[in-house]
Amino acid sequence: MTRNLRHTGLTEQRHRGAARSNYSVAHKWLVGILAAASAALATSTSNANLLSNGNLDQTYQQEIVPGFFLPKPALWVNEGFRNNTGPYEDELSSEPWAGPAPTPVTVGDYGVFFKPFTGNLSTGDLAHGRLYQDVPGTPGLTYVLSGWAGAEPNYSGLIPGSPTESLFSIQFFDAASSPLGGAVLDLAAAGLGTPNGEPFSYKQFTLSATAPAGTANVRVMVSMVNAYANPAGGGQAFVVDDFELSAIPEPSALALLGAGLLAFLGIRRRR
Ligand SMILES: [Ca+2]
Ligand SMILES: [Ca+2]
Repeated sequence: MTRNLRHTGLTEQRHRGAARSNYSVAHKWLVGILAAASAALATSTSNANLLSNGNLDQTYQQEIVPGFFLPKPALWVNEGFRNNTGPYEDELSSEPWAGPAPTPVTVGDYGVFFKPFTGNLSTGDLAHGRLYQDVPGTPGLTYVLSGWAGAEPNYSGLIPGSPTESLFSIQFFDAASSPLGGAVLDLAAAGLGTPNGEPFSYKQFTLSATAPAGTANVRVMVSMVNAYANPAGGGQAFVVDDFELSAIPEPSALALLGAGLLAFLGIRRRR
């Protein structure tokens, strides 16, 4: 009797031991998966800035007309043109006064100064300037762009009914450089230049877009469109600084992580 009980007890202990061991294997396996998933998630959602020279502080001297140079932001492409007179190079420049607080204050802080007054409304020679950077993109990831923009009160983009637009955009391209869509934020509609007591009434803007199938590259762009010299004169600068682009995993990756967590909790509960 005593022997049998002891024996049964031992057997139960062995079974428990086996169950614990199975649990332990499953547990380790799941913990491994969750750790990997969490690490992937943490990496992709960390505030790692995918842009180079996002703070616009690195500059180079660009010869805009023979013998005359202007600082421009390095590692970004800048393009300017006017409706009637075509391409020109004085649509924007890098300036140490253009990215003050409340934008992040960095050592050797430069911002970019767009020059709407290089356009002419009465002749129709409206000015366009854009600054962009391309980075590799992954289909399914959601890209979040944040950046600071400000404007002086007489910027043509702040005149009611003005054709001038001030835009932040995210555009996706496939491997053949064909556009696949994206998102555009109209800064004036989002409050550009609304007085807030800060230099240039600077404020931070954010937009996001999910990369469609076939995405190979993501383009981040700031544009000044259809700009012109305000007949009233006065301060007309449109300024930007401190851009960040980050990527967030697609919902299915989050769902997988959620499913892993549920399975893990389920095993714990069954135990
Ligand atoms: Ca700054
Ligand atoms: Ca800066």
